Amino acid sequence: MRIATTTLLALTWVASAAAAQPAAPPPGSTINGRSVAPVGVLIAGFDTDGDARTTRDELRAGTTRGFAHADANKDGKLGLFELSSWAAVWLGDDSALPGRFDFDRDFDDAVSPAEFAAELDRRFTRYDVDKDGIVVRGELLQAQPLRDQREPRRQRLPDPPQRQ
Ligand SMILES: [Ca+2]
Ligand SMILES: [Ca+2]
Ligand SMILES: [Ca+2]
Repeated sequence: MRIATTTLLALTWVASAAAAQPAAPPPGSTINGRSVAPVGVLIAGFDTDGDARTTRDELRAGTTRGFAHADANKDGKLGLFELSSWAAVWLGDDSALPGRFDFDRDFDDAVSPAEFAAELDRRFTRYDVDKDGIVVRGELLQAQPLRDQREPRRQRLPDPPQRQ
């Protein structure tokens, strides 16, 4: 009888553990709690020969194409409206990272081709975990929830000091 009770308890525990599993995420958002950031999707999209690997040459070519797409008025730089329009289309959201402060390192409210390329190069280098100059899909998966991939809308102010 004791064994039966133990078994029953074990079964109950297994059943409740199963019930306690979090609901499956919506398709495409995470894989085992990991997700692909918008810039990861962009870098994956630079894979022009379809081998599911993005090389540095493909990155450079994709960056040049991307800048040309983004530079709507063809003045050789991206204004902030152009940058956010580009992000809305190519990163899927105008507040997705990298944002204006990631690109515009000299704070002149414009993104030069060099600034655009440098930021995407920095992201590529960060993704290239094994430093072989190629970013594969596994390197694009990050153990971060999707909500961290957006630029913070507003910084939270620290709590006021407690009165003693
Ligand atoms: Ca490729
Ligand atoms: Ca700039
Ligand atoms: Ca790599």
